[in-house]
Amino acid sequence: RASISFEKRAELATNQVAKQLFEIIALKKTNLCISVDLTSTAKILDLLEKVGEHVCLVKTHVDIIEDFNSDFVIQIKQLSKRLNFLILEDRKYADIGNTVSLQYLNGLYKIGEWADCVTVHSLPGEGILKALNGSTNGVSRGVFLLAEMSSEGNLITPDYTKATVEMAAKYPDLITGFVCQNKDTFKDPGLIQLTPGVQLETSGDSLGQIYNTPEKVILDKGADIAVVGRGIVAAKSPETQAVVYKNALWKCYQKRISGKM
Ligand code: UP6
Repeated sequence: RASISFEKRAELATNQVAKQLFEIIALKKTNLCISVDLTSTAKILDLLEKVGEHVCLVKTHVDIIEDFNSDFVIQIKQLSKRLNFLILEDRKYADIGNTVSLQYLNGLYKIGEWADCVTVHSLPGEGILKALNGSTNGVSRGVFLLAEMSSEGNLITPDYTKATVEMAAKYPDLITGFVCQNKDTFKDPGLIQLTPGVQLETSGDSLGQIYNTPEKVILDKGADIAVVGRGIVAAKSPETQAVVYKNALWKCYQKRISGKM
């Protein structure tokens, strides 16, 4: 998987969102995902206006936004079209299928209406994927399943990871890829490895987050897309920093597919 180009992998994807993402990555030459963990709609839109052209994917946590409203949804969708990125709502669903279906389609956020893809824990079992599969109303939607986490002391075991990858194989139309930390976690080149815990400056935070450099996540850990939050969002110039991460990540990807590692 790691040595195949993103163009080629777009052809191998069975989920439409994965296909689209591979195409955007290849076209824009960026495998950077920005995690916009900000609490106001104005700040999020302002940041995306600056960094949107440098990313393939924007990861949101809508439940941290103080002034979420339907106009924000319209505006972020317009930005995603204009600057050509997809939106991943990092909801990390983890309940029985029926509840997750209600959470996905209803409430204040109506995530299913606007998010191209969402993150989901495999913990509750397959019902969670059945629920989402049945809730997409024929629109192309995707799921990133959590197979591993970046945080210190997390309770995910190798058996859990393996079972997660096996579960995903039953839903080729729905699964975009995995949130994971290792290149051996899965093999299918049509799926995307999304890896958070990436920063150039520090090795962690005070609450258990563990960071690796772009080189380490792309070349050693097998990430296809790297998720950067505070490394960009908290920088003096997020725009400049987004370009720094974009270039560093892309250089590593090129090295990886050239086979000269
Ligand atoms: N995230 C992780 N680790 C995981 C899964 N998800 O950090 O295993 C998410 C966090 C946060 C982002 O919820 O939104 O990725 C990382 O942000 P940071 O770069 O500011 O640490």
